[in-house]
Amino acid sequence: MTDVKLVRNVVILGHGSCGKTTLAEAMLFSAGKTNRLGKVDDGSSIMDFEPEEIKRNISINTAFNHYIWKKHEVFLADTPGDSNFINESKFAASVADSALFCIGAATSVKNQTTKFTDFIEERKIPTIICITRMDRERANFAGVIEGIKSNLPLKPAITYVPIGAEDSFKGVVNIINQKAYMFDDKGKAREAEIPADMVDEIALYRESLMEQVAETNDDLIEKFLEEGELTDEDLIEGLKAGIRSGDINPVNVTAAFKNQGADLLLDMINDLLPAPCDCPSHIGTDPKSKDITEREPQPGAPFSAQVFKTMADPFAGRLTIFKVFSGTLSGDSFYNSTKDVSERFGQIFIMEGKNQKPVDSAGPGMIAAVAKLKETVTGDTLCTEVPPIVYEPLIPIPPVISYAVTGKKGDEEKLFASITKMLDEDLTMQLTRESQTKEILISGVGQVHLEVIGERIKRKFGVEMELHTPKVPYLETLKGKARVQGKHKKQSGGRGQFADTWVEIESLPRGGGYEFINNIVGGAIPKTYIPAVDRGIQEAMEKGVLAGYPVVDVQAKLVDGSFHAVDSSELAFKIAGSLAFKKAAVEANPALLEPIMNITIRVPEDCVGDVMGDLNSRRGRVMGMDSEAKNEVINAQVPMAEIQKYSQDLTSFTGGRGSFEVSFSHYEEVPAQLAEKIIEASKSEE
Ligand SMILES: Nc1nc2c(ncn2[C@@H]2O[C@H](COP(=O)(O)OP(=O)(O)OP(=O)(O)O)[C@@H](O)[C@H]2O)c(=O)[nH]1
Ligand SMILES: [Mg+2]
Repeated sequence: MTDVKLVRNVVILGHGSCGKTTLAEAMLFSAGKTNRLGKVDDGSSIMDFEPEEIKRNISINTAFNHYIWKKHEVFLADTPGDSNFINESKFAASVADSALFCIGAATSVKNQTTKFTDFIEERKIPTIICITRMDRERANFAGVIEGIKSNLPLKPAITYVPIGAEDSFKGVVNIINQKAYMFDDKGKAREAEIPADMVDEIALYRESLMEQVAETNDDLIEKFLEEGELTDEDLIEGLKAGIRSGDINPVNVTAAFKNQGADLLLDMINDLLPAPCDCPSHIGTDPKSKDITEREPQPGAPFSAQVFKTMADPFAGRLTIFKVFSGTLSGDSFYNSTKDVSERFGQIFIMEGKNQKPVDSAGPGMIAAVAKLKETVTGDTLCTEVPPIVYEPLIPIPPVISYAVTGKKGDEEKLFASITKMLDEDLTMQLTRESQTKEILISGVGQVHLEVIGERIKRKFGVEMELHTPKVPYLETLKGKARVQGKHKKQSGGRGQFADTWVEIESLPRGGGYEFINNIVGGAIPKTYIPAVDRGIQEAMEKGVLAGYPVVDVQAKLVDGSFHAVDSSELAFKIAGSLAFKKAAVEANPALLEPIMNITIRVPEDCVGDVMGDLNSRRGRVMGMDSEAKNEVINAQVPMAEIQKYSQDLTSFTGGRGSFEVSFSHYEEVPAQLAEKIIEASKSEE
């Protein structure tokens, strides 16, 4: 195992397609881990290896690898940037020691970009900014730095400046050691003279880097004011401390597609990012005493780790991936303190793209994996049984889009067993049964998320998942009153049937459900038949008279009736009760009810107007507004029927900067005009 001081644990974060995976490939290639530069576009990337990733040219999973560079061992996690899979990035960021925040040189700061800096800010993750794709058309180094300064909570400190841009990007100047590096045809950096026309500019960059570093540290500011400058060592020490405290984010610039700048980035990671043992202790609770307790990120401390990903690997079985926080794992078992169980495993692995490499032990900063655990799921803490610790569980991003899911005839059982297996892998996915429409709903973070789940299930388990827009679980009610007779009489030949009931139907307040009252006096209907009348009414209530939806919020009072000594039976009274209700339902002013959802929408201030206007057009009611650090929070109630596609719509009119959560609130009457349409639709369906 590598000395902990030489270990680095780095998560690569940034918006979709900004070049994270390409950068990871270039880093692995430059470090000699791979002998050919993998490409996302032709499917040769070792980090984007899933068929669903190759098909779309995007990352869907966080992928892992490690390399050794100048004696340092670096554990990399390459995360997806697409918002459908952002939970992967969130979980990987929540355990990482440090981050590379990537942003394309030709992009203005994109809206979704803030989601990734939120992860960084939340845990103050020590972060290097990588300006990627410097060789692209319209690459603009100064422009993107300006964009970061004015839009993101990062504090860029320029440590590398590009020489040339777009097609003519050919090297960089290191502002700390004031050396230029030109890229050879393999993208390797070769030391060179600073181009004459850049000398003055570089002096200015150095001046401002010194100022910026000095400002983060009292000793350095004093020295800078007295001596007018800082040494290279001062700068490096100042940067290291500033990165750790979150006060500074040094900037690197690459064109990883051509492997340019990757080797300099490897140096920068070794030199500036913290080793696990330089990171703060991990705080948790003692599951027995409930006291706050902590673990030092040292190899000699008691072992502790957190599971942040689970994979259903077709070969290795279920693979549990965890980050070691403290201590050293070896042997063949550990304690899952979240579940209070001991788990055994066969072998410890470290991940190399889709492959796993067996290792004897795993220490702080390492991302390791074991196969075939029984109880452990994503978010659980693994540790020594004595002393134990539990870390805060990881909270997945809530699903916001639901579809009804069905399988091909005969495949249903296999399909739902397969979906259930996928639930272990993906905590942003949910499977629920809508009791009223009897549909099984699959919920996820977005359209593409659910599509990918379907493709994976087909590839891994050989069954197809069919998605449909879910039915809205409408209900019906009766707003008025009615007194009706329900009479069932069939007395021609053989044993006859006779039951006669008088029932009063009345509405109950919303949410009142159903009430049956027996007001029979004097034995007009014998006691034994009365529950049958109740059952008959309830059966009839399962299908309302308007559009066939269940009827709720009514009271049925059995007030009178008659019977026949021979021909009456429970069945006859059940039929009579049912007939009574059907009659009453027509007379007692039936109405359609629809589910109303609570919705909480978070958007930047400039989107509030649009969101409000849109809510209005969806028959929404704004219940209140709140401000959070960055977003305005709008609480509203909207009919379910109006927000079945809200996820796509909100994304489109906020440019991906909005998020929302929905939960059921209550039922309300559907406005008359709309009710007509729903009733018509249900009739034509029949
Ligand atoms: N010209 C040029 N293209 C690049 C560079 N880096 C990445 N690309 C291209 O940009 C596209 C996206 O690259 P990826 O590496 O998949 O980006 P990503 O950030 O991993 O994307 P997601 O994981 O899906 O968020 C691909 O077509 C790459 O070939 C670069 O340095 N120069
Ligand atoms: Mg990627």
